[in-house]
Amino acid sequence: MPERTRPVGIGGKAGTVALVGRPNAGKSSLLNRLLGEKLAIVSDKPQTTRHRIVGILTEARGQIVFHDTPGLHRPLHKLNQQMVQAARDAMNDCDVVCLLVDLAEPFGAGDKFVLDLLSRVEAPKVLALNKADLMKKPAILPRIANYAQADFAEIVPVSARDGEGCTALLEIFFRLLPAGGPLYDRELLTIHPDRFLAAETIREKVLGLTSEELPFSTAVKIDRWEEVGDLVRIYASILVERSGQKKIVIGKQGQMIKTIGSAARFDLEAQLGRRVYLDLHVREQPGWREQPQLLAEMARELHSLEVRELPGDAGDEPKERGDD
Ligand SMILES: Nc1nc2c(ncn2[C@@H]2O[C@H](COP(=O)(O)OP(=O)(O)OP(=O)(O)O)[C@@H](O)[C@H]2O)c(=O)[nH]1
Ligand SMILES: [Mg+2]
Repeated sequence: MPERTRPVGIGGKAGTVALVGRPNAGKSSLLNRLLGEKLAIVSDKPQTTRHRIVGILTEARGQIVFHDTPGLHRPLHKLNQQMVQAARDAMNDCDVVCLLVDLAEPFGAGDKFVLDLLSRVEAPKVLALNKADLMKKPAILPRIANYAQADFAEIVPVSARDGEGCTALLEIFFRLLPAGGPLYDRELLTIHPDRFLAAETIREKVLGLTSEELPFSTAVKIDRWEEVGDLVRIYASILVERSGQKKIVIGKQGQMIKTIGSAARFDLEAQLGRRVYLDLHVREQPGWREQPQLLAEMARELHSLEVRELPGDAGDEPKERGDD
């Protein structure tokens, strides 16, 4: 689909970069900025990202496979344990690890915990000091002192919001990545299926339009997906834990669910490049954050069977390169 494709590039470097950090640091915003596309959902509430989100950047210098991760926090539910595990796995299996910190937040025990985790990571590490747009330049320097003991290959102030420092950050990633051919098809922006991305888009609207405990206790499940000509019919459930939360999501005379629905439909039509009929249903599912079966079902939505990694040396084939 045109919205998900990238210009074809000839690779020199290729590998994976994990974007890790505390909740709300701006990891997903940075992913979108570096890709130049809105792939991951973003909100001002912590714990927005719940899975490892893969975004692929292919250009003349090579291919970077970014792994956006859930924020590292103290997990109180099974869902949160899985989120933190996903971030820790990415830290340990990517070629480069980029720690994002929010310059607007004071250094605290959570940051210390993340640094301890990182100290056991062997891959080259980069520190990205995000939200530099909110700080005056002289205020940034003292913040670096907190990280002096850690072995970062590079430290860069960036702003995922206005793009500051992002060109430098990309240069650093390409320099640190191993030489090699692309890991994935060069035209791919992500490996996640439309169904998963659509559920995320709906969840983003719920997060953006509701407050307090709701964002944490909400999930979105696609129940049915039908494609008829250029129309996609999407039937989705918004799961909540309690009847009070259901009332909030539905709103007075259904106003809230209507607003969520039209905001989501607007984005989905752009995302899918097709007309969308969206049917939203709010469902009470007490304790869903502790239910292994439901969590496993949601995790399965993350991957499509059709996308496969290229064999190790595929990018080195002269035929592949000659295609460009
Ligand atoms: N001013 C400013 N705000 C930013 C910047 N980057 C992200 N934000 C805001 O910070 C909030 C969190 O952004 P996300 O990208 O969702 O953060 P995250 O690290 O992915 O959060 P989790 O998925 O919850 O771990 C949002 O309100 C963003 O708009 C930035 O560079 N400057
Ligand atoms: Mg995120």
